Amino acid sequence: GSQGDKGSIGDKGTKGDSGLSGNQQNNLELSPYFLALTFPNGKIVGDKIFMTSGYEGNFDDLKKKCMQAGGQLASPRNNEENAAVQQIVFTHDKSVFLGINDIQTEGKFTYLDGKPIVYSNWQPGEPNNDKGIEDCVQVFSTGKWNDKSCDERLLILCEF
Ligand code: 291
Ligand code: CA
Repeated sequence: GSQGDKGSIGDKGTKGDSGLSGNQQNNLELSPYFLALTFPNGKIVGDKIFMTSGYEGNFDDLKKKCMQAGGQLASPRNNEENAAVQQIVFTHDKSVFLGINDIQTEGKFTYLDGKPIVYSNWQPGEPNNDKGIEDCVQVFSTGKWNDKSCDERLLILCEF
């Protein structure tokens, strides 16, 4: 998932990192191969793939498993990516941890590389650091975010 030109419906022109135009990429995503590989555990958004294996564990465990697989914990950076995460949560009826936390500095949520988040979708009233122990972020089936103890066991969701 590099962050180049992604191409979208109606994008007639520029070529992204893949060398494919927007329309070519759309055609690829609609191909039966992509549909098969993303059923029912994955979603493609632009050049990012979100995928769960069905495994459940705590934040450290899930973070490690995504990295060992060559990806990282899901880190939606806009509404379209968050909607893809939401759909997987909804399909599996299990919430997931994002690759976002405020472990380093309470109240400052960052990605796994330590950079401050550029997008959020908090449930009203969140993040509340309930009981002073909530440094990780779960996504509900509504797509809304809640800060949650990193020791909870949730569904894995990686991005590639
Ligand atoms: C409350 C709110 C949330 C908080 C949550 C957890 C529940 O929501 O205060 O902000 O994150 O409690 O403390 O944790 C466990 N283990 O149940 C409750 C319902 C969503
Ligand atoms: Ca909370």
